Amino acid sequence: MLSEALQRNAKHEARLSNIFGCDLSAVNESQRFLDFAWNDRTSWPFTENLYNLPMPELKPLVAIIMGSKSDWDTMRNAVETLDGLGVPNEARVLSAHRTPDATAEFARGAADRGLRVIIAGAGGAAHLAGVIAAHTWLPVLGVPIQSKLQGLDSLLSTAQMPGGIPVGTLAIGEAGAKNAALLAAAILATSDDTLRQKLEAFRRKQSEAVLSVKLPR
Ligand code: RP5
Repeated sequence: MLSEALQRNAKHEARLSNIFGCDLSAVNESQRFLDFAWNDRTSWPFTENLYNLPMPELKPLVAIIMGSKSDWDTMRNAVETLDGLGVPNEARVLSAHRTPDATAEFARGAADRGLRVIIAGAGGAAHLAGVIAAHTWLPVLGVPIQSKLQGLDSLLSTAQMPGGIPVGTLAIGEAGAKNAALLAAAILATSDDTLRQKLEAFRRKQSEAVLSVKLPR
């Protein structure tokens, strides 16, 4: 099917080149690139292109919020996972306790800005995910940060929400941050086939890596 379409396109290109008396292959090449970029638009901000075309800035679909800069080493796992899947995202520090007004304002405006999932990581008395969830209908995924109490305080503060305001709580620490990103991507993939294929490919690659492990014996 594809090769037939390409052959048809080549004939069409040759006919137009004859009519206009010039080589249209560069124009068609650009068109092909634009078609490719459109089909692969979830990865636009990360697409290398030979043509040096300015790529449109995509609106973030996932926000990664953390209670303190000290949470970055954990939460960068969420950012890197989303970047790897080509999911447009934004990351910033907001605190339920230190910046309560800015946190509420962010959460109230999130859906209207086009965000579709919020990931919130906090440690200790970790109320960030719950407070954000209180101000938005968007799905909120909580990541308990490893703390002075091994993250158990963070886990319970994030997970033990009252009925009516859900927070999907992941594991403590880096695994939780990575899984929050994968879960956010899975939520988006229910209405995005390209992203679904990337997630399936990620799972396949992961399984292959596990099955090819050689033990040192
Ligand atoms: C929480 O308090 C943050 O999420 C962080 O995990 C913890 C400690 O914050 P810093 O004192 O390191 O800023 O709000």
